[in-house]
Amino acid sequence: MYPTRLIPLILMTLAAASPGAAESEDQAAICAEAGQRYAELFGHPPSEEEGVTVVTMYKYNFCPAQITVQPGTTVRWVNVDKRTSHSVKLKDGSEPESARLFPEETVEFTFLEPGDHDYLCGPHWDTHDMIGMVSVAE
Ligand SMILES: [Cu+2]
Repeated sequence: MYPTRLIPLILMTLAAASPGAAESEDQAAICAEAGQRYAELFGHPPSEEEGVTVVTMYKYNFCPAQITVQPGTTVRWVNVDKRTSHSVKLKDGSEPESARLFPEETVEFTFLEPGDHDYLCGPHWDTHDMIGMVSVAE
């Protein structure tokens, strides 16, 4: 039996949570899991990878979905899913879409041009909103 005092509190919390907030909480949980998967596979967290900035691909999300880097930074996308394959495609079309990346496969791209670079996963951008952005600082 729950203490009755808790119930109004829970209802208030539900009312306050917008769909957007729920979505970002889901994404945060998925990305935390992706970080754990990465550490299991590669022996250290993605943030400790040297010389590159890692974005994981996991459960139809890019983690983190938005990053800000200095010009000349190499971003390495790493599929840490167990079965699903993903790709990386820059929205401006300046590069061909990557090959399908199967679990534990990676692709890298070095960003030179300042500005916001939108990208997407070819197979999942429209069905799962699997999109991301690399912001390159001036
Ligand atoms: Cu995908």
